[in-house]
Amino acid sequence: MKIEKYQIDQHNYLYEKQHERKFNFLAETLEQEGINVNTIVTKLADLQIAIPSWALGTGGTRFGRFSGAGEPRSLEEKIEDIGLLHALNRSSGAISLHIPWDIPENTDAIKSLASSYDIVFDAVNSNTFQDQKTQNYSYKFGSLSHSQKEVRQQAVNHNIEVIKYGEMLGSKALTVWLSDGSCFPAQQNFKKALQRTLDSLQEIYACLPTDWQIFIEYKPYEPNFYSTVIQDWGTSFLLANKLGHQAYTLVDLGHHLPNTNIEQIVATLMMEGKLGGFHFNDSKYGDDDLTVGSIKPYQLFLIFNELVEGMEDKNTQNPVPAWMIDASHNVKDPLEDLLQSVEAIKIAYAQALIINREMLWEAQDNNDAVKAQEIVQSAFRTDVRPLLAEARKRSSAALSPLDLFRKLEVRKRLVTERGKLAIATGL
Ligand SMILES: [Mn+2]
Repeated sequence: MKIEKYQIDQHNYLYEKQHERKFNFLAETLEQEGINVNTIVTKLADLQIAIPSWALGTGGTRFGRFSGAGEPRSLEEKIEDIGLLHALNRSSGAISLHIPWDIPENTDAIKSLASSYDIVFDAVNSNTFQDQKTQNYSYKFGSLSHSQKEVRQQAVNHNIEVIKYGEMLGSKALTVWLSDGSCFPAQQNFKKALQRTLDSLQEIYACLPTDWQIFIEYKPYEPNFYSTVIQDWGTSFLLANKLGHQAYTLVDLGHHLPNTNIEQIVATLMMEGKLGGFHFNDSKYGDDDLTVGSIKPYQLFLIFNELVEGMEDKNTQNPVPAWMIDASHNVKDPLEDLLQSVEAIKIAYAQALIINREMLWEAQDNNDAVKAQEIVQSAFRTDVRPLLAEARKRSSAALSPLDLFRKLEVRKRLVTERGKLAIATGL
């Protein structure tokens, strides 16, 4: 299924007057406050969020999985699904592949299919947290940190293979997330495990093309419940520093203990030019992988406040981070969930962009806590959705993507095409 331009145009025609009224009112208000609305709308239109290939099907928990219908059965159909999202919001122009869940059989054909939807290949992800039928050694007790040399070598080789697939597709980054760790005290020697992880990462780093980046993701617990080798941003940062200038830390919102001040982590990493990747989701208790902005939208906004501050700071060398949604859809239609997630990310971004930064710095320098709070909360409490709609309008996307998704009965049509029992490959 493909969404045609005339369908977007018809939909936008219906909403145009209503949109103009809301946008003009907001634009005028913001301009009076000295904010350049055009610049903000352009920044919003430019922000592209990668969709991971594993997020297009229904996820599950260790207790069960309730599959949806009409899920993509192949990498081709996953790209087609992202094409639908991108046609609706023009903000999902990248796919992040998980190897070996989505090994492209014919890279040229996959590349040209993706480009027919205006989709590029974002970071590629290795997987050494599961055993595959074809592998010789098990990752039950770790991969890059494993006590046995053969297991570590197998995991290193897998990562190098993932880089090769990425190169064929035009990716420029490798994301490494390790589940390595231990479930019981004294099960693992912390120091040796971390040293072995560094040694293995150095072998992978040596094979990284010169124009590539490697992102090191961290997570405090799960699936190991006592210790994780790369448990926090400090450990990731340490490894990235030891590896070199092509290595960066990746922040996944769900990979923090409750109440962690993630915005402060973001600020520190950007000060050091080491924030390379960002995975969006939301959570209440742990790594819940819920829709972005569904639980803690204020925290998301405060994180974007730091991201904007970091991106606009000309004194730091931080590259523009690779943005990706990393969520699991157990209850909602995955495509609707992804549309909501992209919207939530852009709302937080827009709110951060309308903060009067000069005034905020002044309040901070004067230790005026009241004024500083007023400035950020006034931005947070502004309904910026007309700015997002305007950015979509200028990009020939739908004024209201979710509404059009439902009106076009996209899922129903996908079920007709793919069948009720079509289940996504991968997770
Ligand atoms: Mn992640």
